[in-house]
Amino acid sequence: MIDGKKVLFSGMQATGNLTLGNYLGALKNWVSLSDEYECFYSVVDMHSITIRQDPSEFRRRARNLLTLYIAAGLDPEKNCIYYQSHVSGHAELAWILNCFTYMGELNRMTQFKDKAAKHADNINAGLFTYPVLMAADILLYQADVVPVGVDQMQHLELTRNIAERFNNIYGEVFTVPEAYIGKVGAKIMSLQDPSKKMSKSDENPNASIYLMDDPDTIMRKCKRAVTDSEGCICYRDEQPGIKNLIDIYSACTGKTPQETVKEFEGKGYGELKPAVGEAVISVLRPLQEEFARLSKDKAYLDSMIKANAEKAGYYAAKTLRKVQRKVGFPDRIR
Ligand code: ATP
Ligand code: LTN
Repeated sequence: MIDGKKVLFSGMQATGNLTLGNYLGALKNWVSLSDEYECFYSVVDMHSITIRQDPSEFRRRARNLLTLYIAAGLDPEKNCIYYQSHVSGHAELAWILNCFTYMGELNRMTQFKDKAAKHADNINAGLFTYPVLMAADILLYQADVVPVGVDQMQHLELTRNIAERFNNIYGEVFTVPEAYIGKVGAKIMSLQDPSKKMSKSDENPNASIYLMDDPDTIMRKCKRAVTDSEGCICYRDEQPGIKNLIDIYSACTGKTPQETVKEFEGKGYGELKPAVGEAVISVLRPLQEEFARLSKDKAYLDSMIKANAEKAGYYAAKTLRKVQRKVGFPDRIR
C-alpha cells in the first residue's frame, strides 16, 4: 500500500514497434487502472539485452516507448513511468532472488524454451534467469496487482512462489502479487492469420497494425484482413477473422461485440472492414499527435524521467534494505 492505495506494477520491452494488440491489450488497460492504483510502469530495458540489441537503435526505441506510455494517457505526475535500468535495485534484488529460485523451476519456463529455440546462437544466462529479474521488478515495489497477458502467467506464478518461499523463511517481507488480466481486447489476433496473436515480431507487416501506421496504411491492412467465405458478420469461433475484426471495432468504439454485431446486421464484409479501419484511425490519430508533440518537448520528458527514476528508487531502496537485512548482510555504517 502507498498512500492508502494498492500498488500496481507492469512493464513492456522496447523491442520492435508497438502494435494495436499491445495498445488494446495492455496500454489502454493501464490507463484505465491508473486512478485506482498507485502505478509503476517501467520500460524494462534490462530484460531486452537478453537478446542482442543495436545500442543507438535500442536507446531510441526505449525513449519512444516511454513517450508512448505518456502519449497513451498515463500521467507521469501520477504514475511512476521510468526506465528499469535507472533503478539499480532491480539488479540487486534479482541477484538475491536468484539464490531462492531453483534451476528446475526455470527449466520449466516455456518462454525460455521458445526464445532459446529462436536465438540458438545466443542462449545466455540472462535469458535463463529473465523470470527472476521480472520477479524482482514486481516484488521490489510490493505490487499487489500485475496486469499481464496470458503469456506471462507462468512468470507471475513463479514470482508468487519465490515471494512465498522467501516469506516462509524470513517472515512477511514481500506482498504476494495477483495477476490482472483485462477483459476487453485481451487478445487481438493477426490480420493475416487469425489463429496467431498480433505480435510486434511478426515478419509480415500486413499482419499487424503498428501504432505509428498512417491512416492509408491502416485502412489498407484492414481491407486486406483475412476473413472467410461465410458472408455473415457473426461473433463466433468458427469465423476467427471476423471475430477479430469485431473485437477490434468493439475495443476501439467502446461497444460490446454483441452491439457491434447488431450494428452490422444484414451488412457485408465490404462494409465492416472500412468501418474497422476508421475506428482504428480515430483511436490512433490522437495518440500519434500527442506522441509527436511530446517527442519535441525534450525538457519536459527529461524532467519526468529524472523525477520518476528518483521516486521509483525511493520505494525500491526501502524494500531492498529490508531484504538485505533479512538475509543477513551487514548494516551499512553511516
Ligand atoms: P513480441 O512479438 O516481441 O513477443 P508482443 O507484441 O507479443 O511482442 P510483448 O512485449 O510480449 O508483446 O507484450 C507487451 C504487452 O502487450 C503484454 O502485456 C502483452 O500481454 C500485450 N499484448 C501483446 N500482444 C497482444 C495482443 N495481440 N493482444 C492483446 N495484448 C497483447
Ligand atoms: N516479461 C514481460 C515484460 C515484463 C513485465 C515485468 C511485465 C518484465 N518485467 C514485470 C509485468 C511485470 C513481457 O515480455 N511482456
